Amino acid sequence: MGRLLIISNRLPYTIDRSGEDIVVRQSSGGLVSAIKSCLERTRAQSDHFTAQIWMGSLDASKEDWKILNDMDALESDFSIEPVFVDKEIYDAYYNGFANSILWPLFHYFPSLVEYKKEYFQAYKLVNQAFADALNKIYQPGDVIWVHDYQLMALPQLFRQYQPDAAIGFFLHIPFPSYELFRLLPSEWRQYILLGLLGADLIGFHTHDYVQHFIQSVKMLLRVETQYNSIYYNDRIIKADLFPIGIDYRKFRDAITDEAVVTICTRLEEKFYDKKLIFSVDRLDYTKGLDHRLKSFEEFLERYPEWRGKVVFIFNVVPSRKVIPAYVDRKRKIEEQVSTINGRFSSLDWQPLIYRFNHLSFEELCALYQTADVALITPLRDGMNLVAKEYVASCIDKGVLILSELTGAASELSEAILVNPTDSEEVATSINTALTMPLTEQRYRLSYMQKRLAEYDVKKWINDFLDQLAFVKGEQDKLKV
Ligand code: GDG
Repeated sequence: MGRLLIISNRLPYTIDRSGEDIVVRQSSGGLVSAIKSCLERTRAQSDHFTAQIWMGSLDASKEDWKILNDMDALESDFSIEPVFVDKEIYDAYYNGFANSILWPLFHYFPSLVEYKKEYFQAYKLVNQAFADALNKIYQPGDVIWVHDYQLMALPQLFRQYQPDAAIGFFLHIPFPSYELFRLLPSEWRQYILLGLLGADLIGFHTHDYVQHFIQSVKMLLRVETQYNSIYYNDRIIKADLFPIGIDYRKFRDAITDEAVVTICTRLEEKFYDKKLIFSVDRLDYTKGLDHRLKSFEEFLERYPEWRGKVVFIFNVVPSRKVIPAYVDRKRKIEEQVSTINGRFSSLDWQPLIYRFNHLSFEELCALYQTADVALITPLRDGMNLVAKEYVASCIDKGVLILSELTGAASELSEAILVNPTDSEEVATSINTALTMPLTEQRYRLSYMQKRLAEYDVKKWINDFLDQLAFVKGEQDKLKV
């Protein structure tokens, strides 16, 4: 029995220093809440692992880290291992290679990719820094689980230090088709694929992503593969499908939470005679915010009977403000919002309520519970947890309109699935959702809720870790 070591690019803390004061804030997001559930789950099953450690980079100096540690200001459920990286290198790795090369390419935005050699160098340096830091704390018997596209080289770099280590890797974003992946210069794409093949188990959200990965391995590395097994360097490596779930219970429990109920009551009183549409996303070109607004405008044009009777609460969360591809988006979105409001508002009604801010968990749950329709229309998304959280939160009504280009679409087939670029289809679907009989809404929700309750985030974690142990067992059998 060993320890569980979780590795992700960032630790879930933002540390702000003003003068002598240090303020620590916990960050949220899909990956963070999944890892937290993972650490809670392994703590609850203490017969599995002797300890849990979360390793990641921290945007703070070593001195600030030491002060915080002494103050006991951080999480106590698991140990934290910070990796410190020089700021300039970190920027070229994170804003550069990860978010200006891998992120746009893997989300099918090849025209936004900035092919800069210095970004690749920084990616290599930071992955190596993680491998070195991991090697310092590693003990035989430990299980390593690496997360996401920022650390795709880490499995192989670490295996060079510890050939027998149990290493799992999970990709939270799509793995693109071979035709997209091959756009990367050959040294880069080889480095990434070989990096991933250092893992024993490589997990993806959907069957398509698994197939895309295996095809790239076959075409670019010419290694032997059979179904989802890859034979490389005398090792069997498995690539498999693990669609991430949510903490279903947490969203169901929120239905009776006092703070959530208070916000729901306020919303219901304010919008008692209106239908509510809701969306929440980071300000990211992959989320299709401009297409969504265009579709909503078309809906108001085509179905004038809904004017005055529907309100769209459009919540956008700030993100990646320093990357050029993101800079102009806020202005464009805000122009679209004011055009629509200017065009359709009356003296006592405004179609769009736009917020550019983070919602508290209670506000988020209250909006999920109150919204008649969730309009989730990314142009590409690895999974999309917001869609699942909305379905989990609905009580006795609610319609999900979901882009067919998300990973979640393959599990949530009772949603109204749309192509986000087809504004006519989305506009028609909004009308269909708003006029859907309650019995049909409940019927669709019940199927999806049953599935989400069964395959929740804990099941996802168990499946991944069990499968990793199984692959290690298979490898051991081959050795004897
Ligand atoms: C990756 C992949 C994949 C969002 N706004 C607020 C808020 N959130 C929470 C949601 C949800 C999470 O953040 C966002 O979910 P995503 O699915 O978009 O996940 P990401 O972390 O962006 O990204 C994605 C995911 O990993 C998991 O594998 O699904 O495809 O890109 O949990 O609730 N939470 C609060 N206020 C907000 O304003 N409290």
